[in-house]
Amino acid sequence: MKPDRIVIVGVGVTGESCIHFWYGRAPVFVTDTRLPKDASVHNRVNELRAKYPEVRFISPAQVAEIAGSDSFVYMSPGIPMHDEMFDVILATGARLTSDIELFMEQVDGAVIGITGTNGKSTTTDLTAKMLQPLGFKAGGNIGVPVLDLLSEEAPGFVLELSSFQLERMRPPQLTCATVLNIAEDHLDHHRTFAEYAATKRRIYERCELAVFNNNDPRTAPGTKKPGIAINGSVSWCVRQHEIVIDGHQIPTSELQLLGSINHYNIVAAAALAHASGVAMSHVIEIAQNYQGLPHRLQTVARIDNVHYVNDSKATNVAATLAAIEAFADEKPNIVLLAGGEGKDADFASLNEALHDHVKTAVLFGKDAQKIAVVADAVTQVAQVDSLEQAVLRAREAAKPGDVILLSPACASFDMFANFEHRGDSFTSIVQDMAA
Ligand code: UMA
Repeated sequence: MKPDRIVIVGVGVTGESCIHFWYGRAPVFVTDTRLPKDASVHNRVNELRAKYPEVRFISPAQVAEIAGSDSFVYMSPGIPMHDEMFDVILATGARLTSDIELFMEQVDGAVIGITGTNGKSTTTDLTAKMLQPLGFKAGGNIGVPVLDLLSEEAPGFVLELSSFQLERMRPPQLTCATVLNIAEDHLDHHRTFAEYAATKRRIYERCELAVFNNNDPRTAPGTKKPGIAINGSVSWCVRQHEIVIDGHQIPTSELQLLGSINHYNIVAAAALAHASGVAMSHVIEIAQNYQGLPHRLQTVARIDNVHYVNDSKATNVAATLAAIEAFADEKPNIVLLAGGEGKDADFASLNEALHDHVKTAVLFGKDAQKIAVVADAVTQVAQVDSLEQAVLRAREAAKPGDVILLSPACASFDMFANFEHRGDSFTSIVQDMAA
């Protein structure tokens, strides 16, 4: 069906990619639920107005009059499904759809989908690198809106899909799909953990081949599917000191990525690449040499034999636990920098790791006190007002051989524009200190 009007809600990168696609094909109307109050949204609207002069920018209240039964409406992934705008749109009879759904309708070729609570971007980037000889491109939640990939003319795509994206689309018809892991996150957005987990597993519903962790039933497709069950056979597994990729054993000491979560991500990426038909010799070479993405267990400096690590992407408790596990020694050797916007998480599950491996927890940001309640009972705690103070305090607490680990277990939005801004701030504070 050809829509009579396109309504786009949200002027972030997803909204712009939808404008770009529909511009000149149908009348385009754009709004943003933060428009009445947020000055930065006004600036963004002005930028888009200059770029796309034919687009009509409307107020959120006008959506009810503009959208009708022959219209398509695109809601950006960051707008929670409980936002009243969804009810307004459903009442108009319009088709509520998404950029990913449109991409899946338009695309020709293989599409691999990757989701999970942690490690999605790393696995997406790594899978795309493994599939580079075949010309695959990566996009989605990793930062490149999927509609921008349509101009690439690639034979296949590797998409990182978030729960926000999966919840607002028909299950995608993917060539291969994986749920890497499921842990508590985004409970301010999804109503319950069960709902969040079920949303992630929608990725399997119409996929041809599933890759999942045989040791974690939450990552498995509900119904029987052809696939690769990692840790379900001797050919694909993650062991304490080695990984096995299609029967090839690689000692973990030969891998650049640290931590068992990353070792699992490497095997999952290799399974997806293998299923897509690339030479295994190339997959193994990439697996061994891949250095990872910035802000994920990234070494920033070694000063006075203290290792400074930027893991700003750890925006939930499970990611911080994985980071602590990656550096854990027999005695507590980690000075942990944590805090920020806690997204209603339960920090109690940090308890054991803090006790066993963290010598001091330096806490900052909006929900520092919520973490302090847990940490106080099991380790030294310092609460500070800024990241700069946190680094200074951590330096006092660390001894040669220790690790100063920024792995906040929280989102960054209370103090920073995003996790990249937080990680970059940490890096420059550390580098200034070293100079
Ligand atoms: N907006 C509203 N009402 C709201 C919330 C937001 O109108 O209630 C508006 C904002 O004012 C802004 C726009 O929506 O103008 C922003 O849209 P968005 O938040 O959906 O973000 P985009 O810029 O479109 O980026 C999105 C993803 N963002 C989110 O899901 C929050 C990006 O993932 C993704 O890279 C991009 O699409 C391309 O696919 C970021 C992310 O934080 C990295 N993802 C979450 C995560 O990884 O944990 C899921």
